[in-house]
Amino acid sequence: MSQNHSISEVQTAATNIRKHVLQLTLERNGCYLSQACSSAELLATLYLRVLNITESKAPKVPGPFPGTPSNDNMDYIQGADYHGDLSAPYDRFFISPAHYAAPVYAALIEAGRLSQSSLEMFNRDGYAMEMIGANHTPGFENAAGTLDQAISVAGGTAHARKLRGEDGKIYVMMSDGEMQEGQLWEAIQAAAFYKLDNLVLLVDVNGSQVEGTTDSVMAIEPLKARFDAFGAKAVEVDGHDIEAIEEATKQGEVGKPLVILCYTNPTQGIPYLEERRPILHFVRLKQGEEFDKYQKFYNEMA
Ligand SMILES: Cc1ncc(C[n+]2csc(CCOP(=O)(O)OP(=O)(O)O)c2C)c(N)n1
Ligand SMILES: [Mg+2]
Repeated sequence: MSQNHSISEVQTAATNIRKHVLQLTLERNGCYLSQACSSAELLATLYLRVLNITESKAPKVPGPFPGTPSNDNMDYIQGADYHGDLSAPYDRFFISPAHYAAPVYAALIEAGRLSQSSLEMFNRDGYAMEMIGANHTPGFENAAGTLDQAISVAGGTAHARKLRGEDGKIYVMMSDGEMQEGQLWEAIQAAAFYKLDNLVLLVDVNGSQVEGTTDSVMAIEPLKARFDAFGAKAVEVDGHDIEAIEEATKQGEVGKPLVILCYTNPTQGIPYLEERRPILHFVRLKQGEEFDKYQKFYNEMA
């Protein structure tokens, strides 16, 4: 099933993704809001225009934590079930940074795979919809709290499909803080070696990480030159330009993994966040004037 929504529908979905996560930020004494600001178009474009995935059969309001999978727990619902049929020729989509869970749930709502009322279950004790994504949370293929691991699992999945002669792409979304870890570069080295041109990595280069700006903590540029040198095909796009993101997904080269560097703004769509720079990683609003300002902004969002 190709998800053919119009560009303006994707733009509306991106605005709604920011709105859903702002709602959580207001209701739950803080959330990963800047990640929604930076990745909203990336996630909306993938879910609504790019990914070739089937309908989800998973519940639109996730229930309690389903326990770990075992012979006694065969009805286990895994996060990837929200992407439908995981077999070829359909695409797979791995989310690597687990703290992007709220934007991912918001995107799943916009894609009709979760209901809006599911946000009620977000981060409730004993329930599956965790604040930090894991393999039992909607949209997540693997436990991702330890950053940088999804790219290796996704690379293995892409390699397996190649060995079997199967179609369908393996998409991975990563954050720019993850570019600082060695596991990524080993995985890209292997993906280039095995000529995994069915692997597509999209990076939310929002210039931000826990302690402040990425370039003040551990510089990661020049990313395009680094990925190209590792044997990938890297392209740079404005990560808020829906058409540019979609176009970039078609830029793959035979025999090379494709890396789409989405340069984004971690305050996009919620300009009050500018006042909090450079610390944007987790947004907890001060009760009183600041909270009221954001509440008013939320009420007035399209
Ligand atoms: C292997 C590993 N190292 C460190 C962490 C702690 N950690 C959690 S989020 C994060 C920031 C990563 O940067 P990024 O995702 O770009 O931050 P953001 O843009 O979301 O602020 C870090 C270091 C972790 N989860 N796993
Ligand atoms: Mg970042």
